[in-house]
Amino acid sequence: MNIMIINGPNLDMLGIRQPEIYGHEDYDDLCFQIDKWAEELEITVDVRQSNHEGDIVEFIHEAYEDDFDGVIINPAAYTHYSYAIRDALLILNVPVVEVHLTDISQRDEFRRHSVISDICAKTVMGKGFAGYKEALDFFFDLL
Ligand code: CA2
Repeated sequence: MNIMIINGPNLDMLGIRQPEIYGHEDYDDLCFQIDKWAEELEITVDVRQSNHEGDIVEFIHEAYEDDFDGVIINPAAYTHYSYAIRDALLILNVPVVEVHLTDISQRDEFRRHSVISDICAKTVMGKGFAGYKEALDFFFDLL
């Protein structure tokens, strides 16, 4: 099973600022954890990050063209307003799991709405890095 994991803008800056919100671990720590969990579950992951909306759209196109079995996405701030990412996700005919490190329903007003939740098979929020494990478990359970 091949899963693409897509992380959006500023997630590459984890651990550098706002540790009270996002924790002290950095993006490399997140990638290391994801690789470890994926290996345990015997899932192949392709983990990507971009600060650019168009790159994320193209990652999703690649997931479609290369027949990935699913997508895990944390679109970061694009979650709240990117119809381009929403439209790209609608091209897929495999499950998409939305992950947020924080509980966006309890944060600033502008973060409370996700423009992709209604088209995702599952949304995990507020569980920190472990949210990605829960998303991988979702795909494992499909096997
Ligand atoms: O909770 C999440 O995972 C978010 O997707 C994270 C985004 C935020 O815009 C979303 O509303 C919720 C932010 C990603 C990382 O932002 C940083 C900001 C400062 C320092 C380090 C990371």
